[in-house]
Amino acid sequence: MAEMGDHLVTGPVAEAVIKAKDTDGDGLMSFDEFWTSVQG
Ligand SMILES: [Ca+2]
Repeated sequence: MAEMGDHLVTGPVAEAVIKAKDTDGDGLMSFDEFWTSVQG
């Protein structure tokens, strides 16, 4: 799981990823939002 590559995601790509996971619309990806996306 150490090779997810999150550290390589920067700038607009990261913003798009965060927006895709930001279910409460606060512009930040909380652990809960991340975990929800991981669980599918
Ligand atoms: Ca959020």
